[in-house]
Amino acid sequence: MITRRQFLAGAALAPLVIRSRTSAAERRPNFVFILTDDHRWDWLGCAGHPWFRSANIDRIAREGARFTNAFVTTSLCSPSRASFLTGRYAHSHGVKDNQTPLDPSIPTFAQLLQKAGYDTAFIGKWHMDNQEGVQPGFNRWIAPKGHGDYYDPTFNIDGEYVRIPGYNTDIITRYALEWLRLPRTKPFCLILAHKAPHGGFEPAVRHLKLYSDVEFTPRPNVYDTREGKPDYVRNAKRFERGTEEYEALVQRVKDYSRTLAAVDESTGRVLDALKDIGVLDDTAVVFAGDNGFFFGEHGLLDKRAAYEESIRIPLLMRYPPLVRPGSLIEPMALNIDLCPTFLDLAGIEVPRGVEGRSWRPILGGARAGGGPSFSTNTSATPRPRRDRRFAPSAPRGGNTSHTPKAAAPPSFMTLRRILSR
Ligand SMILES: [Ca+2]
Repeated sequence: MITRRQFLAGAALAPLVIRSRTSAAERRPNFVFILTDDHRWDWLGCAGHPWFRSANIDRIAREGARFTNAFVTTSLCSPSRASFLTGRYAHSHGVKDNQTPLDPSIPTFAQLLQKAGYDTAFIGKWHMDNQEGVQPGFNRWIAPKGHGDYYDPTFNIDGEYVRIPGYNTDIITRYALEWLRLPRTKPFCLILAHKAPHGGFEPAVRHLKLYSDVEFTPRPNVYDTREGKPDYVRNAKRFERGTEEYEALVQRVKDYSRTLAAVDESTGRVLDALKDIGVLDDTAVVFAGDNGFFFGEHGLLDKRAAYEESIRIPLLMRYPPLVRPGSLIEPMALNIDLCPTFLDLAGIEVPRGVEGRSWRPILGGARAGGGPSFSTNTSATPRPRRDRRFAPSAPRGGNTSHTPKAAAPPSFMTLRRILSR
């Protein structure tokens, strides 16, 4: 019987074996990383949502894989984004909140890909301490300062600020498509980082009436008892049907969904462009959210507490050389894994300090014995590590049809300190 240690040792060697035998994997893939903001794991058609439609995003899952146990190690915009980029926990990359810039001396996958000859672009929301201007690792840079605006946003375009009329999602998509279509001989890496569906939720005008007639059914834990919960949760506002607060919550849910409609259109256009220029199957396309969001669960809004709704994320990947269409990948995947995965697929050595692991073994169907665990953290928590404590458990309570099959056990869900904005 193979032990977990033996399995992981074998998995660590697997990339070398696959690369040496598989012609498709010998080619350096292009990368497109589409990142949404505060996008819940269950807010996708392919994840079983009862009324939210995401046909284009779902295409990535249908033609590739959906990770059913994907999490972020810190459920806040900037720390999570830095973790995706660097493969490190927040305590390691140092972006502990939204006011801390990413130290440019910590290598991102973009820096390493650029150094290895990739053409690289960052288009969208960077959002680390209002960090301005072109960041290391990108040949093309289009980003607002901080959050940016949904309408008529101002972007720093390769060093120059320009206010652009229109809707944020449409604008960054247009720039992304222009960049993708540039003639080039090098492989490329595009990060398309959406502001949507971050609050305040301002949908595109064409989507303002979308979902007007649907009924939002809260998860049962919106009405959980507070007994034994931390003060932070006990003191949170309850959402009772028929109240003004409840109606505001429903409006919030619908506007959130409407902002994502433009992201779905954008995703379809990106996939179509990749196909048009003949590189779709040579491109590893990853779609992820930077953290989840509370719609009243536990009495909470926002995402600054380590419950399932905030730390579980949507994660999809399309890359035919390694990912079978329609795959459901159950082993745990984390935001810190993206960086080593991209470097692995590009044949680039993963630098010291990276704490994530390449997804390559689990893309091919390997099961890591129930999956490793991880810790959510802030700068104040002890150094987290992955080990064997985690095992998927049954979902918490009955729920609507979009409850996932497996949820992290409550014992793992340590409520973390509220991060300041
Ligand atoms: Ca976020």
